[in-house]
Amino acid sequence: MKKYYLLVLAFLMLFTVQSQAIVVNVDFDTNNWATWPGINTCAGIGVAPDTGTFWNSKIYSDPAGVFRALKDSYGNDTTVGINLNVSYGWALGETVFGGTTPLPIEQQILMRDYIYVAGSNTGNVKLNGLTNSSFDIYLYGQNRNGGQFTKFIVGSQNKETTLDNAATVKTQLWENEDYVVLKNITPVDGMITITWTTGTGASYAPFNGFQLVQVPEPLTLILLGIGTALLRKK
Ligand SMILES: [Ca+2]
Ligand SMILES: [Ca+2]
Repeated sequence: MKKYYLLVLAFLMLFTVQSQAIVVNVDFDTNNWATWPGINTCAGIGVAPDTGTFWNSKIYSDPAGVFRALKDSYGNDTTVGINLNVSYGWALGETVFGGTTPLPIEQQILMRDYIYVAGSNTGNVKLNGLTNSSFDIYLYGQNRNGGQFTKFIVGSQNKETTLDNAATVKTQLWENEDYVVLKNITPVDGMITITWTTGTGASYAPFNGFQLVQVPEPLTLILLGIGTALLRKK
C-alpha cells in the first residue's frame, strides 16, 4: 500500500509543478538614480503570496503594439508580453520609503521609483499572451509624497491607493494605501489592460510596479486536496 501512496504522491507533485500558477513581477524603474546606483530594480518578495524574487525592470515606454517579453518570478521565460505607452514621462520617487522606514529593502527599491501621469491624464499598460482564465493583480501606487496617489482601472473593476502619512512608521506595505489588489481579472483575447490616473483629490498618479498572479485552475486545487487527504489517511 505504501508504494501506491508514493506513486499517487509523485503524480500529484508532477501535476502540480506542471500546472503551477505563474507570477510575473514588474518594477517601474528610473534610470536616473543618483544615490543608489545599480540597485534600482527590486529583487525579493512583494506582497503577493509567492516566493519568487525576480522582478522585470521596466524603464522605457514602447510604441503602440510593441510588446516586450516578461520573465516569471523565478526568472523563467513566459508567454506574457508588456506594452507600456505613456507620454507623461518618468520620475524619481520620494526618498521617505528609501531610508527612514524599516520596510524591507527590496520593497523600498520597488516603491522609491515610479512612472506617473498628472491631472486627469491616464496611462495604460497592456499585457498579452495570457493563456490562463483569470489573474489577480497587485498594483503599487504610492510614494508617500503629498498629493500623489493613484486610481487603477482594469475592466469593470477599479480601486485607489490613498494619501500616506509619511510620519507613519511602516514595517510592511499597506493594502489600499500603498497598493491595491484587483481579483479574478479575465483576459480578453489573451490581453489585460491596466489603466491608471490620479486618485480622488490627487495631483499626480505614481505607478511603482505590479505583480500579476495566475489564479490556480480548480482542477489543481482539487488534486492538491486529494493528495493532502491521502497523506493524512496514511
Ligand atoms: Ca525600482
Ligand atoms: Ca518602482
